[in-house]
Amino acid sequence: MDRDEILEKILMVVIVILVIVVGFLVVEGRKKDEQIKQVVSVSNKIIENVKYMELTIGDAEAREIRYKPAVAVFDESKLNVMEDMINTGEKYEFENPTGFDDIPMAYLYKDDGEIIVISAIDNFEDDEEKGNFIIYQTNKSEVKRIYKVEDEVGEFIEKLYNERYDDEILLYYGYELQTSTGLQALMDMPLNDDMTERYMGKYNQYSKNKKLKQIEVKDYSETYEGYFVVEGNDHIAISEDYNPIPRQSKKLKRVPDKIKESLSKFDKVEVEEIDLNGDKELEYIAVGSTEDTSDDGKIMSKVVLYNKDYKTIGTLASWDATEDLKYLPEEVVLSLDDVVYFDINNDNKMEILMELPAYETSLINIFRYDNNVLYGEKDYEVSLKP
Ligand SMILES: [Ca+2]
Ligand SMILES: [Ca+2]
Repeated sequence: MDRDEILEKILMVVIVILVIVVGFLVVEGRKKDEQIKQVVSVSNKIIENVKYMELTIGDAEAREIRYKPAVAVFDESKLNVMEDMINTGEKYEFENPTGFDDIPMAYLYKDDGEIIVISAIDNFEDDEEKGNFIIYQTNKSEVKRIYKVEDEVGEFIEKLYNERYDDEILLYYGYELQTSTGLQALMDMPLNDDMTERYMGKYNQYSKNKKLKQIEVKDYSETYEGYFVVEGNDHIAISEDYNPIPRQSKKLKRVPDKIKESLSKFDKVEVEEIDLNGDKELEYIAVGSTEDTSDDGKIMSKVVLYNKDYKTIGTLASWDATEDLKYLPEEVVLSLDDVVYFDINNDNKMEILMELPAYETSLINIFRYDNNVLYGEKDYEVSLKP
C-alpha cells in the first residue's frame, strides 16, 4: 500500500465513524423527543378529573415549624390554572436531591380515590431557579417525580391559600378545624396578634343535627405560655352564613341484617342513616361495640360506612381498647356520639367529623364521601399508648 491508499483507508474509517456518531445522535435526539412527549402526556393526565384540592403553607409567624390549617379549593378555574402549571413541566433530575424545602403543598383529590401530593420546592443548586420546581407523589403507586415548571407554583399556592384562608373559620369547641380531610389534633394555637384577632367575631353555632344560635366570640384564653384557645363556643361553629346541615341523620330502630352480619363479632350494633353527598341515596354509619369487663373480657369497637345496599365503603376507625386498659380511667368504646355530619365547605355534601381519643389529646378525623369513595384517613386504629 502506498501513502495515498493508506490515507484513503483512514479517510474511509473516519467517514464511517462520523456516520455512526451522527446516526447515534439523531436516534438519541429522537429518543429524547420521545421522552419529552411521554413526560408531557403523563403530566397531562396528572390532574385530570380532580374534584378539589387542599392547600397548606408554612406559618411564618409561628415560633416553630408548623403548617397553617389546610383549606380546600373547589373552584374549577383555579384547578385549571394549577393544571396548566403542571403541564408546562419537564421532568427534571436534581444532581443532589437533598435539602428540599417541601412547602407549600397541594393535595389533589381525584374522582377514583387517587390522591396526588404536589410540593413546591426550591432548588438549592441554583438560587436563580428558586421555587419553580414541583415534586409529585401519588397514593396509587411509588411514583415520585420532580418537574421543572415555568410558573412560580409556590407563589400561586400561597396566594390562593391566603384568598381562601380569609373565607371561613370552622370552630370545634375552642379550636380551629381545617376544612380538609384527614386527621388533625385539637391543638392550642400559637399566640400572636394576627391569630387572636382572626377568631373574634360572629359565628353560627350548631349541634349534631340542628342550628343552635348565633354567638359572638370576643375572647380567648392563654392555655400555656404562647398558646391559646378561643372562648365562648362549646359546640361546632362557622363564621360563614350558609346551611351546613342540609340533611339530617336519623338513628335506626332496627339494625339491617347485612350490617348486623358484617359487625357480628360485636355484642352491640348501632346505625344511623344520612344522605351524605346529596344524591338522594342513603348512606349508613354503624358502630359495633363490645364492652365485656370480666377478667378475660374484651373492650373493642369499630365504625364503618355502608352504601345504600349495605356494602362496606370503608372503615373510619377501630379501637381495641383491651390493649389500652392500663391507660384508661374507665372503659370506653367508640360511639355514634363521637360522629358529626357537617358540610364544612358549603358544597352541599356533608363531611363526617369523628372525634377520636388519643394519648393526652383528642383527634378529629374528617372524611368526605362521594361516588362510593371515602376520602380521609381510613382504617384508623385508636391507641392511648404514649
Ligand atoms: Ca348519598
Ligand atoms: Ca362538604
